Amino acid sequence: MRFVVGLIYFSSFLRFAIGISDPLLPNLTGRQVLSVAGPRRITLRDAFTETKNYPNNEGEDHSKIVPPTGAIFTSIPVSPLQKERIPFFQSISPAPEYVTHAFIVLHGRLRNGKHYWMITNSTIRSARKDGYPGSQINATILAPQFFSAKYNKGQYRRNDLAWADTNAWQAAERAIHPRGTHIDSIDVLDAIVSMFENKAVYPSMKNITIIGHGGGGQLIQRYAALGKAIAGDSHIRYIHGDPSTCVYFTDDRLIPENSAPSKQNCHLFDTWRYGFKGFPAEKNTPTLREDAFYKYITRDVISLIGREDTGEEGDQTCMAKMQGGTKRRDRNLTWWKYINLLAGTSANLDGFPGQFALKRNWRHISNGSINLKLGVVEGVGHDAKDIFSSDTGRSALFSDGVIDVGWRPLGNAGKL
Ligand SMILES: *[C@@H]1O[C@H](CO)[C@@H](O)[C@H](O)[C@H]1NC(C)=O
Ligand SMILES: *[C@@H]1O[C@H](CO)[C@@H](O)[C@H](O)[C@H]1NC(C)=O
Ligand SMILES: *[C@@H]1O[C@H](CO)[C@@H](O)[C@H](O)[C@H]1NC(C)=O
Ligand SMILES: *[C@@H]1O[C@H](CO)[C@@H](O)[C@H](O)[C@H]1NC(C)=O
Ligand SMILES: *[C@@H]1O[C@H](CO)[C@@H](O)[C@H](O)[C@H]1NC(C)=O
Ligand SMILES: *[C@H]1O[C@H](CO)[C@@H](O)[C@H](O)[C@H]1NC(C)=O
Repeated sequence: MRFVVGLIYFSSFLRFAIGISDPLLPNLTGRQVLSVAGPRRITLRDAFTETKNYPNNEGEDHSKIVPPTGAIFTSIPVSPLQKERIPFFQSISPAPEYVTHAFIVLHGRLRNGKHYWMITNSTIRSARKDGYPGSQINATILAPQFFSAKYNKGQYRRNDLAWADTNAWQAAERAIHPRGTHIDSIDVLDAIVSMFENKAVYPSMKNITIIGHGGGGQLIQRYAALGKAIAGDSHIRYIHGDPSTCVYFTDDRLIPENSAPSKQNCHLFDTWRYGFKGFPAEKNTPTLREDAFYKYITRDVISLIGREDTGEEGDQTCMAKMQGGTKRRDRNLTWWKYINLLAGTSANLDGFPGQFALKRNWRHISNGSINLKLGVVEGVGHDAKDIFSSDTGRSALFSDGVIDVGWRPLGNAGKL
């Protein structure tokens, strides 16, 4: 195994050295890669990276990292016994002993943690200015930086974690730097949450909110289902905004319409990132899917969608299209329908897109109710700032009680 991985690194290095793009892994189809090294290889690559050339992620900032006004750029070890560190931006004030609410905000595809720290900072500031209920809190904002071993060389240090491309961190994969590390992005979030749960450092902490949009939303959707149940007494809320795809708990998918991809011609449709097949062996259990579903529907999870997020620049693999077509918005609405059908709730699903014929009903796990909430923001596309500063976004960030759910297709059927 080690030999095979070594070979892959060596060939990647060669490809890099002679200037072929896509330096990290060979350009194989999913089936080839899976059969090359067996299921454990999936810890380095998910189904998305199996089937596609990596999109060019250039456009991100490669210059020296300078924290924004009001923040520091620092890092913590992911576990006390390990050397690997996760770098992040964090608010300077208030001091830890006064912090009552931590916002952990994840960047998207461009790995611009600083930008996300700033969006969250101004979202809180403007909510305060408007006297939005619940915004008068002593908040700290922490924006992790998931570096790329391909694009961010020189920006991360010897023990800092860095991931393979493309966007392997979004699918909760293991980092590839420092060499030989076993840390994945779920471990990273667990470590940050544990830091905030440490009463010796954060004695006033009451709420921890983990927010992500786009690529960050993809990780949070998976983290809400797979993150460790933290033993502390803070309340954890998970907010996933506009993820391109979700991890489906069962192999049920929409009944394909016309020429849409189907299980017959999309063989990776249920493979990890999109489903649980090939999930990293060391974290797998016989009841993984059911346990993940239980966590996901019992935790405080909010799914936010921009009603106008109908561009088609998100993930366009057949696996993604099988989650509701080409538009991210429709995939989210479909996700809401799927979770409610699987849980056997009595939610009114009229007007939600797509048809399912579920093989399973997990009402025995949910008892017919879920905690998951769906907020649809009218007049907003794929834009984190607009989502978070909308009424629905603000209520997700600050409200203890009822969440503003925004738009619903009821009475609008056919006019999505
Ligand atoms: C790699 O994939 C691209 C796009 O799918 C294709 O055009 C190219 O020929 C492939 N290269 C190899 C070596 O298979
Ligand atoms: C963040 O907000 C604080 C006040 O809430 C402000 O002093 C600081 O300048 C803000 N930082 C940025 C980069 O906007
Ligand atoms: C918020 O922080 C200030 C100090 O910056 C402190 O005086 C105040 O008691 C804190 N509020 C809460 C609710 O902890
Ligand atoms: C549903 O009921 C069963 C049996 O009483 C229980 O084990 C399970 O935890 C319940 N599920 C939820 C989501 O409360
Ligand atoms: C804060 O935590 C309390 C439980 O202690 C919870 O009821 C409330 O909804 C949380 N508020 C937010 C904004 O997450
Ligand atoms: C949900 O919709 C949003 C925008 O409306 C989109 O960005 C996101 O990718 C969608 N998520 C899924 C799983 O389709």
